[in-house]
Amino acid sequence: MTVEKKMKRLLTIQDISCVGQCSTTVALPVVSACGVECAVLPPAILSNHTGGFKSWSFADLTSEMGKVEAQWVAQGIRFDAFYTGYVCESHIDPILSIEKTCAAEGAIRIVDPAMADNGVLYPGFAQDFPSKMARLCKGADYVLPNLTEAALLTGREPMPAGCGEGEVESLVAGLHALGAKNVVLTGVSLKADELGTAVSDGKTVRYDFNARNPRSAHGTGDLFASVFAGAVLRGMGAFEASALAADIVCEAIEATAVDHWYGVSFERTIPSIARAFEGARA
Ligand code: PXL
Repeated sequence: MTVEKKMKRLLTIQDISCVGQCSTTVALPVVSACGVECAVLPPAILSNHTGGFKSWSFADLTSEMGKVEAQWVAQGIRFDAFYTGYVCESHIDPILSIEKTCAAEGAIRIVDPAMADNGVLYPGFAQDFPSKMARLCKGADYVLPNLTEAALLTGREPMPAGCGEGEVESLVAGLHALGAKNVVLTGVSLKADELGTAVSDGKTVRYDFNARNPRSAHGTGDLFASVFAGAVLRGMGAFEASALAADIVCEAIEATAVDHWYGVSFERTIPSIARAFEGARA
């Protein structure tokens, strides 16, 4: 009989968009498929995401966050990792508090600063929101911005896709200066037919590219971050985790029907995600 080791437990804090294949509805199945226990704290519930739907409802749950935290503290519930995604300004202080009071020894923080893409902030975010999101990046073990988010976090004008290695590495340096230990910059394209990531531990920047799929799809950042978080908790290094996450995103885009506009069919990649950890017992 094999004696199983205890699974790592991750808490993800990001909204529930009831329809839309993003944030918590992606993180929970994907992190679970990696073989990591996934707890959730949705700080807001939306009818659907804000990326292309005509309208949405938004129920803010900021006032619940402290009550949830108090319960966890009282019961000694602790997490090995915190993975934050799309959140609003009022959620930042409660998150920072939970990351202190509910951290297991050696707990890590993974921040996907989901707030912008293609040069613009998502609807509803004030122009100064990136400076609030930057507070989560301070001391984070891994930050996973796209190029637009990286520019806004570091106080730069968003730059056009396809910026060169010099600009990429200046963004990476800016993110480390915010206090991020490891940076995974997504949406990097040094050649027109390739899309990939720049992964930095503060000493070395390593690039990983896949063939560019001309179809752009909503929710790919959330899928990338969820696979990355699960993989890191299963013991992969940042570069390996990022490469796996990118491969899964490519597979998900290819597995999505062309007339499905609001997300990617990540569900079809769950077997591949699970296979990547087959036999591993970290
Ligand atoms: O996929 C990021 C995301 C998450 N949550 C909500 C969003 C978006 C992007 O538009 O609107 C509510």
